[in-house]
Formats: sequence, structure tokens, C-alpha cells
Amino acid sequence: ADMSKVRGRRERCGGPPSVAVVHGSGTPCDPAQPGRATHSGILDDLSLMSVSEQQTLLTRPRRRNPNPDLTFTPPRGSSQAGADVHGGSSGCVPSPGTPLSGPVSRAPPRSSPRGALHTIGRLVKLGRLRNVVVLAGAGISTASGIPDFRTPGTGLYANLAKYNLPYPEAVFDVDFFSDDPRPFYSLAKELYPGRHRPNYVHYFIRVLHQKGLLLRMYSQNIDGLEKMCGIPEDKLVEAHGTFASASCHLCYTAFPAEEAKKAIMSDGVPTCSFCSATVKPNVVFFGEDLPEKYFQHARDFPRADLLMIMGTSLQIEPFASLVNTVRSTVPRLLLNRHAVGPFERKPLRRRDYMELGDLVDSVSRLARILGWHAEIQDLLNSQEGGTLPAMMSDPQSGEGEQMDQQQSSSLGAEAQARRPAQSSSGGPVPSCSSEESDSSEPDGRNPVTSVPSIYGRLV
Ligand code: CNA
Repeated sequence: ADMSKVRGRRERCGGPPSVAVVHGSGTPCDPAQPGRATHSGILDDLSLMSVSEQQTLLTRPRRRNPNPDLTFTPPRGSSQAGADVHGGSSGCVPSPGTPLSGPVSRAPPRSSPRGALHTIGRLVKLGRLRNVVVLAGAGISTASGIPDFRTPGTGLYANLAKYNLPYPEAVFDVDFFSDDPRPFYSLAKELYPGRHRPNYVHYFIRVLHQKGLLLRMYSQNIDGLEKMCGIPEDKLVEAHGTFASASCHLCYTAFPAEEAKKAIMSDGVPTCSFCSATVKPNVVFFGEDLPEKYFQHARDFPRADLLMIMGTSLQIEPFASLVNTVRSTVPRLLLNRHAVGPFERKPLRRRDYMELGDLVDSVSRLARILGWHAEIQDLLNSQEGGTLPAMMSDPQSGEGEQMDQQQSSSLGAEAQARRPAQSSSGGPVPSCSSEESDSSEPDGRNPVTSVPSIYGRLV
């Protein structure tokens, strides 16, 4: 793929021409993996456990949406985002009126002791999963008190009603922002780092790193909690930008992030000293480039041996399509309140596992299976006491940067995020690709060769 043409963009869910809700298993690459027969054999055996779980899922009666009002009417000319989590089969494009996310009254979560968590836990304990990629969304931060987007009633979109947005995603539309930045600033006040603390789920991911198992965390979140809990910068891709830097939305002149924050928190409007247009924190808006770091996925995903998907509705592209870029032999574990993306498919793809329910609950059960629970509790206690231990970027070798709590917390104020890169002429700099330098993986595995749909999205 010619990565220089890629411009990452957030998709307005379901709206043509940017319809990009992920359905189906999508296993674009599955090269044979020489020398991995043992791994495959174990996976084959263990996958039987999830088959029985799938049967349970298939026979469980599904409740219809008890509140048809909890629906999102898309902007004119677009079809409905999201997926019919009540029983739609794979490959469908949901019809208008389908709820954006499942109401809390969905079928009760499964907690079979021999289910997804035990399967994955066992593989980890066997040492079979050493390159875990985590894909995360707003759901990992709800336990920290930050609402997600789409949960009816509590979601941030629902709270923006007072601004009479033409459609909820307009809050991230740069043209809309240009006319009226207040809805986004209102959201920003809620999400600015500093008001909230990492929770059990964040620390679970940190421990995953401490154990040397985290290949990379790709997060859609802009709350900065991943860095605050000590996940090193080189292990983290903040795919939708952050509040850690700011710039003019028109001419991209950099603006001091702290000044922008101060103005926004006191209901002011920071303006560019160069062109007087409105300043925007470098959170990625629809149609804007994703950070260059995001394109690291071309190297990471072929190396992943477990994909953990947590707390996301998988409705924003190109992020959502990442789930389809691991090899088909790679287990994918969804931890969420309800099935999303390819996990709506029935039966599940072989080696797809999901545990539905509250994330903290699911993650703490997985942590107990792995024997990590006490360690995570200690980290949470240290956070409370302000004595969070240092974190290394490479815990196995002992090398890498040390990070104490103060550093990790203050990272939110540093320029970690990328706004769309600009050339000297003011135009966007082409996104860089790591593919060329990565034609052969160090561990000898085949890289992903077929190209997922995200590469076709040119803006
Ligand atoms: P979303 O569309 O709101 O989906 C969140 C998902 O998490 C839904 O499927 C929920 O059911 C699920 N969920 C929420 N709470 C829990 C819980 N406690 N246990 C289990 N599941 C839960 O949000 P996405 O992340 O998918 O959408 C991507 C957007 C959201 C990104 O662009 C972010 O910038 C944006 N966002 C970020 C934050 C944040 O930084 N904390 C908050 C709100 C929105």
C-alpha cells in the first residue's frame, strides 16, 4: 500500500461515503506459519471451549430493545451507524433506528469459569501469548468516571443535546467547530487530563507490560489515563490524539497547551496569535490525519499473538478495521458490555473469544486467573498514596526510561500528541509507513500481506 496516500480519518458511522462499520470476521491474511504447529495445536484444543460457549450464546433468547427511543438519527443522507447487537448476522448494514449501543438491560453477562477468560488465561500461563496488542476505547475509562460516547443516558453524546448539534459526531467536525467551538470545548472540559484517575483496567494493561507481554496499546481515548498509570510512551499509540498539545485549527500554528486549557476551562475561546482563528487541542477530528505513530500498526499487528479489544463500540474508522488485521490464527478477545464489530457474527470466528459485562469485573477475573490481582491492587493503592512505582519501557531487559509517578502524570502536559503534520507549504505531510523497513519480521513470521480496507480511505 502506498502509505503516503493514507490519511487516517474518523468516520461518521454508517454515513456514506464513509460507511465503515466493521462486520464479519475479516481475516485478510493467514499465511501458513511454519514452525508454529504446536501453538496451533494447543489453540485448536482450547478453541473447543469457546465453541461450547458459542452454543450457549446461540441458544440464549435475545431481548429486543426495550426502549426504542434510545436510537440515534443519523445526519441526512447517511445510514445508521452501529450494528444490530440483538441478533443481526454478520455482514449486515443495520437499518435506521438501530440503537447505537446496547442498553444495559441486554442479556446477562456470561461468567462461565471455562469460558473466554480461562482459555486466554491458560494460554498466557502456558507462555503462548507474548505479544499482546490491546485495542481500547472509552469503555476502559468509564470506571474512572468519564462517560463514554454512546451509552444511552450517560454517554457524552447524550449530554451535548443542549447544543442542538445536527448530529452527535458534529462535535468532532472541524467545520462545525469553526462555526461554534462551544460543544467541543464543553466536551473538552469533561475529558481534560487531570480530573480523573486510571482504574483497574488501566493498571491491568500496565501489568501486562510489566510482565513483558504488551507489544502495544492502541487507544482511542483522549483522557491521558494510559500515560498517567505508567504505560510507557513507546508502548502506547494514542490514535485519536490528545489534549497534550494544541494548535490553530486553521493555520496549524502551535499554541501553548496549558494556555489553551486555561482558557477552555474558564469558558474562554483561545485564539491563534497568527491568524486569530480558534485554537483546538490536538484531538483528531473527522477528516483529519491520525498521528504518524498510528501507522506503526503495519508492523505490530503481524507480530501480535493476542488481540485484546476492550471498551469500544468499534464504530470509528480506521481504528475499527484494525481488528481485522491480525492473522486468522491469532486469538481475539473482546471485553465489552456487548458484542461489537466482528464479534456480532454468529457463530464467532474460530479463536474469537468474548466476555460480556462490566470491564472491571471481567478484567479482574482475568487478573485473578493469571495471579495478577494483588499486584494490580497494590498499584491502585500506590496511586492513592501517591507512590506509584517507576515503570520501564522494557521491563524484561531492565533497560529503558524510568518513569516516576510525577513524570507519568505530567506527561499529559507534554507534547505527546500529533496534530496533523504540516509541510512548510501548510499542506499535510504524507503519513509515513513503517512497511518498507519491515518486510521481514525479526521472529520470522509473515507480515500481513493483504491490505485491509483502511488503506483505501483517502480523504
Ligand atoms: P463508544 O462508542 O462510546 O463505545 C464505548 C463502548 O464501551 C461501548 O460499546 C460500551 O458498551 C462499552 N462500555 C462502556 N463502559 C463499559 C464498562 N464499564 N464495561 C464494559 N463495557 C463498557 O466509544 P469508543 O471508544 O468506541 O469510540 C471512540 C471514540 C470515543 C474515540 O474517538 C474517543 O476519542 C472517544 N471518547 C473518549 C473518551 C475518553 O478518552 N475517555 C470518552 C468518551 C469518548
